[in-house]
Amino acid sequence: MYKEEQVFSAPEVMVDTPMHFCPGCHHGIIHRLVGECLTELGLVDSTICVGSVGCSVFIYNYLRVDAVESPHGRAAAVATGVKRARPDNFVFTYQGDGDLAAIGLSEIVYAANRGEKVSVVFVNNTVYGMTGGQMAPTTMVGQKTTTCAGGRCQERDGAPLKMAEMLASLEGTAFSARVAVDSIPHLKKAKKALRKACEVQIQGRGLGFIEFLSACPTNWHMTPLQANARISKELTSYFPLGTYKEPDHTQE
Ligand SMILES: Cc1ncc(C[n+]2csc(CCOP(=O)(O)OP(=O)(O)O)c2C)c(N)n1
Ligand code: SF4
Repeated sequence: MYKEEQVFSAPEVMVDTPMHFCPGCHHGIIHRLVGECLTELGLVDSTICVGSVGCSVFIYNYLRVDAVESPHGRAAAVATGVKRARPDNFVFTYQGDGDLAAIGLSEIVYAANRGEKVSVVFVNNTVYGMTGGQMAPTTMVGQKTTTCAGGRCQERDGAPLKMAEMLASLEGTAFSARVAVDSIPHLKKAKKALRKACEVQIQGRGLGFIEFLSACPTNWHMTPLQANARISKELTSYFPLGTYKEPDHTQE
């Protein structure tokens, strides 16, 4: 007889409700990793999440933590204010590439440069997801979007921005890494890196930044499996996974 055995459960901080994300979207997996890290680090009761715009806008519906909603691109600035007013709270932002790397570029660069003690979860799916797939600062050269129907042209539009590398070069950034969740080994590495991006805030070292290469099957016009394959074959060659900045423990 078939016996049902539970082999997998969600951390309690996650609300048990259907998510609004499309099938195969990585936002849901990344939400879960955030929930696991907050639980494991004992941060659930002291966390303030700063939401942004885009498909992740309802993150506060899925995590049982206090949250503030910020306008387009302003999450790093809002998080700065929240953390300075409430230094004992753990503060993180959750932002897409349209939000963080377009209108919010200046906010994240200056927050990192100032060494604000916040953690930034950056979801790079190479398009504006929610608004119908317009070109983002991270859209790949040649990638077709609704605002570059012939494909992104480097001469006309510039090269896709590499945020993890760019922010690693700033003095106030304590940790910067790029990860993916397209396979189990990548998921495990992503979790470790996310923990580090949280820990540098707890240790008061500065800003922790983590970039997730993320699938948007809907706007890529792909199946979930094709979207995963695009990440491992195409995206990681231009956006290499890895750690770009870590605290220097010899200087403690
Ligand atoms: C102040 C403000 N300006 C513009 C918008 C419109 N808007 C909503 S989502 C979005 C794009 C979000 O794209 P991205 O950050 O890449 O997130 P994704 O949907 O891909 O997760 C824009 C421009 C808005 N909601 N608020
Ligand atoms: S449009 Fe893209 S980013 Fe938004 S929920 Fe769907 S798959 Fe995810």
